[in-house]
Amino acid sequence: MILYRTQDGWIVEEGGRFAALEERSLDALLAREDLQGYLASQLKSGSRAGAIDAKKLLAPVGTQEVWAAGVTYLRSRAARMAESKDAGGGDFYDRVYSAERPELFFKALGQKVVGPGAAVGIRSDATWNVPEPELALAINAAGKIVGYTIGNDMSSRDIEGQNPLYLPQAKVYNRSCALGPGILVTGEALPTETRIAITITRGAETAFAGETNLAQMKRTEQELVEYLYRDQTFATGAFLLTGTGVVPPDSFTLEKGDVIRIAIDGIGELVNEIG
Ligand code: DO4
Ligand code: MG
Repeated sequence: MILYRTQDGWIVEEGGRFAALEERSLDALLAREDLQGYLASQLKSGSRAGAIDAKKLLAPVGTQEVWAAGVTYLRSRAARMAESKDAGGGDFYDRVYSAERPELFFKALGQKVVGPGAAVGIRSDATWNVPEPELALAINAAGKIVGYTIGNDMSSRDIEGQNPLYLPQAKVYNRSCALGPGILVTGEALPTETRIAITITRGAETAFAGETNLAQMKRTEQELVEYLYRDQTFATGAFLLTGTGVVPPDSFTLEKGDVIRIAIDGIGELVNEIG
């Protein structure tokens, strides 16, 4: 079942069947004890809806904060060590990859998240910018993973590489986080062979394409959630991006007009243009 937020409200879809929900917010949906059961009942006997107009899709988020994990894939560790070696930061990334405590950082307030089809941004003071295609966990207030969506953790590699203490500036700025197109609501963990693929097009050309799969992730979803919720309350739940395993070559930087497509098996495709 996939939960979509549209300009006309929340809609659940399964196997080509659509139902419009009475709930007006993700906060109310995540507060339900049995979200899956509720959505199944709406699909069976709720208010039928027509197919979704992709132009009406909004980021599937309410008041939740979005957090992110870092250096959870070998590819991210290698890229970070290389970009920060002149600043003496390489060692930090190496150590956090194998440390018990994961790297977790604040990424965005729900209200600042960009939705499908909307423009993501690059910083005016950055020269080396990349998207980060990531699996995002949708977590309820009790710390239970209730679903999955696609996240783009836009990053300024030159700023992050100058000094690890600049990480919040490299990661948090206007339109730096996109989520969507919908939330796959499931009680099952995603299969480890689940593919995360990204394509960046510039005009008619493919400027970069790459992919990874969940088997490459070093940490478990549960372990990341456990650290995020340790001594921190999320009254309406939270989203957690689980890190990138795909990094373009060092010669690549995003340009205005580039179109970023991130696809994750079972969830769909999140498309954003650099505005
Ligand atoms: O440590 C810097 C950020 C890492 C990150 O965002 C990632 O690995 O996805
Ligand atoms: Mg990231």
